[in-house]
Amino acid sequence: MLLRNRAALHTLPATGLYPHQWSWDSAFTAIGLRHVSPRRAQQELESLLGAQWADGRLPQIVFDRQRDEDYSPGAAFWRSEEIPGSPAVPTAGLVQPPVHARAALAVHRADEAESRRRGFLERAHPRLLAWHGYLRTRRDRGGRGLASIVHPWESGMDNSPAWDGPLSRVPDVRAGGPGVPRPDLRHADPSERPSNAEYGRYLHLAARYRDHRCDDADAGHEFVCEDPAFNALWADAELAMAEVAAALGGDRAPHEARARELTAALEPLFSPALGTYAARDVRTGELQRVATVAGLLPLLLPHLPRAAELLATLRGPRFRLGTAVMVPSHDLTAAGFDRARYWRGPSWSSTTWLLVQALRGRGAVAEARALGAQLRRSALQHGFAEYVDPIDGTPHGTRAFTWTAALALDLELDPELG
Ligand code: 9WN
Repeated sequence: MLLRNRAALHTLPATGLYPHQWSWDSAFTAIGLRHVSPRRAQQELESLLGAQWADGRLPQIVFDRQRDEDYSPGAAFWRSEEIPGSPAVPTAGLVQPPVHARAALAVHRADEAESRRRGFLERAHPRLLAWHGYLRTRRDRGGRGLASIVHPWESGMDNSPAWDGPLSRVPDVRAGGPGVPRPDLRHADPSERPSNAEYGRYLHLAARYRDHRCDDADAGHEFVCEDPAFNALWADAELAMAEVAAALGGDRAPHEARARELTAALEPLFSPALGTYAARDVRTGELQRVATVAGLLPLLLPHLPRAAELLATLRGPRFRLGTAVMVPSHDLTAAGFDRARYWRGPSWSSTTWLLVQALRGRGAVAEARALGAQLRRSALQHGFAEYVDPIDGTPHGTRAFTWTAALALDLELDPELG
């Protein structure tokens, strides 16, 4: 899969549905690719880092202009070349979760001699610093030390029920206008993808952000949310940056301090009623009352005060660790739980792989191993499906999905879990 889905220096998430380079996909892909070719894994990350904006942001998507008809919204929608500070290649203006430092560290460690020879870490380091600096200086919209996302796509969990409340206040671009282009539906079943009503709002938000030159200081954002997964992954990335700094002879302390600050800043997002962290709508101050896999990802953080509660929720009826197929994206007991539709219930390899790492980190190695084995089995059985039904394992979305293959391979070759 990793060889087949390759394009230039990066790998497509899937050749039909996702014909460009995606930000957090490239990080997960590099984590798998490092086992096949450390150099290619380096190039996967370097090609994304090469599309960094002057303000430090790493874009959600780097577009291939030849494929602009095959995905919406594409390069012609974003017109990034007209926005000051954009890179030489066409990109989206939005971002995705900051998992890149964790991936860069793993890629470096896969072959330290090759990494040193190519100066991989030295070159990646300032770019990763700038990326985290962007989150710190431009995205703390709530003023509480957490990064805010300004579009559901930035969470990587696009139609999560966590966004239903905040999105309900966003105008639908379809009102009085043309329908929304859906080239994605040529490759996936409409009942499995986000709805047209969601797309109408996604496009409104993206167009508004573009029309304001992707300016994060703009006071008029119509969607501003603090996502527990995005911020937990950032804190984890700071811990990875501590290792990167140490490998380069630098100081790990500022990154470790930052990770602790982020862990503490997450605390107000904890919902005792749900037993998970929850997203906060910065515009209203409200915590969203839905338990999603995003609210479990702070389990990655070593100094988390709520680890016992999160483990209980992961093992309990909402997520049924051990009996569900991988980890559902949404609470199995919720009225809105949907077995097949995108991020509203199905299990994904990325979030499951992250929870495998979190379980291992907390000493629950047997559970980590069993969950990893489920991921590998499901990936092989269903041709590397994009996501699966958490109850009976039925595959959904596209097949030959790159991060499913990359993360299954990584678990297969993990000395402790494989
Ligand atoms: C929008 C590429 C991406 C993933 C996201 C996943 C999906 C895109 C889409 O595919 O999002 O970014 O068109 O639905 O939700 O996590 O990065 O695989």
